[in-house]
Amino acid sequence: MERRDFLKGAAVLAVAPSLFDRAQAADDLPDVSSQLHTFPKDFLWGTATASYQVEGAVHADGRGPSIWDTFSHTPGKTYQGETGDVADDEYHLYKHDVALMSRLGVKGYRFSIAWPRIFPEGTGTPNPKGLDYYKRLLDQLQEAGIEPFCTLFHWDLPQVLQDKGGWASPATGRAFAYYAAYTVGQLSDRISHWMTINEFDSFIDAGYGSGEFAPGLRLPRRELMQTRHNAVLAHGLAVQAIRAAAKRPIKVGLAEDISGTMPAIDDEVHIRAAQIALREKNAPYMTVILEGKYTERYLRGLGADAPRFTPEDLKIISSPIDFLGINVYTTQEVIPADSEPGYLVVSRQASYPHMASDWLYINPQALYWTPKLVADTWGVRTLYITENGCSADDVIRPDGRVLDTDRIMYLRNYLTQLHRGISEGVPVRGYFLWSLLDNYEWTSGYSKRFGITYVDFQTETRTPKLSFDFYQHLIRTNAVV
Ligand code: BGP
Repeated sequence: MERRDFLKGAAVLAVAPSLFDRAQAADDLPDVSSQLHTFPKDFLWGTATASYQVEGAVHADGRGPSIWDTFSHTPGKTYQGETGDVADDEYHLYKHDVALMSRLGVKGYRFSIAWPRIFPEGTGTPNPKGLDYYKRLLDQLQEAGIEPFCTLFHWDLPQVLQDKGGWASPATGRAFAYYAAYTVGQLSDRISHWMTINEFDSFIDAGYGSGEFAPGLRLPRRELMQTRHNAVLAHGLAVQAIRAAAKRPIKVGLAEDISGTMPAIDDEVHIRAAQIALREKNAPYMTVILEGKYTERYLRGLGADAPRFTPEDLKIISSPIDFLGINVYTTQEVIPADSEPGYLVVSRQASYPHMASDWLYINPQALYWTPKLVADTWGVRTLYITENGCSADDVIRPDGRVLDTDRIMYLRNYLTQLHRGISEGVPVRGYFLWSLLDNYEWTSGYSKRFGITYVDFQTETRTPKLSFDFYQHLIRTNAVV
């Protein structure tokens, strides 16, 4: 018996082509390997930043204070008390940064507008000087042939609105829609792609739940759940306000750090489990925005702490969007389970590798599975990767170079998986690398470097890293190998 099996194995081996045979046969074939890794012709390569993280100039031209100014100036809240007061000083160095983007060859720049530059008081009278800065930036981008993708809220809430309750108050959502309408009315002639809000759970759950981010509150669960609801409602109100205010056809979306899931094993039951987990893990934000309802399990789990809402709220929250932006850094493996809820999100073992930030677990398949599952689950037809990238322990060598091969390894592997998805028809239209520059990384201050350009924060000198050259080459060839 054993011997027969052995013979069977041997027979299979004998007919399988050897590596040598395959190499010979490949001579007669077109160069499939490079074709396999080429992106679509109109694929939009870009980079991303956010106002408080790069602009600095926090007192310039009438900008009002934001909750991040207050929070970062509160002792003990950020790494070594670091603040975004100066950051990359992009407010003054934007020409330089656009030139850097031109050199890189990107076709898109995702940036955010600081609400307190436009409305220092949160609402009411706009500040034309604040708006002028973005006009100057947009002129520069236009000259360079770089398409702007604009986020209206990347966490720098005007402090005056926080003083009245911030996102815990529904009035903030109304003020947000007002700010969105005004800004879009002023800039829709130059900007076609608008994102309402960046990463709900980062500024809501970390800002009003764990207190780790500005405004640093720890609300009771019931209030936190209502605050989550206020935020998605604010998104919906803004979508409607943007459409009404636009002076020409524009595209509206958002940028969400969707809680990614992937099957631990690529079979049907695991894929199904990953899909169910995706809906549940994103129930407070993405799921309700795309489905117009909270999942039963989410509401049941919250019991008396569930948010209160009306059917009209749900309609507003799920106002149709034109594209979905997802920020993808990592993901979590899922396996099926016999008992409720039918899946298990596997907690990572201590040996799971991560980049310089301890939360940034390396899982290149995130860029395959997250867009794929999102598209399959919700029928999304236009996706952008609005952030992907990593922190690394970059050092300037004596020769002045930064040879960040670990970041290149990360990007190469993630982008190979993105390519895999696109080649199977996953509708990802563009990719924005986080980030163009090392910048102010919130509570990590300047200690975590995510840029493909090294920034000396004493002198504001920019030094492109090796990963900059890698990305430049990738964009030029429109391929990853
Ligand atoms: C995303 C944010 C970015 C950026 C990035 C890096 O969550 O949208 O603004 O900061 O993550 O993460 P972090 O700075 O939290 O380490």
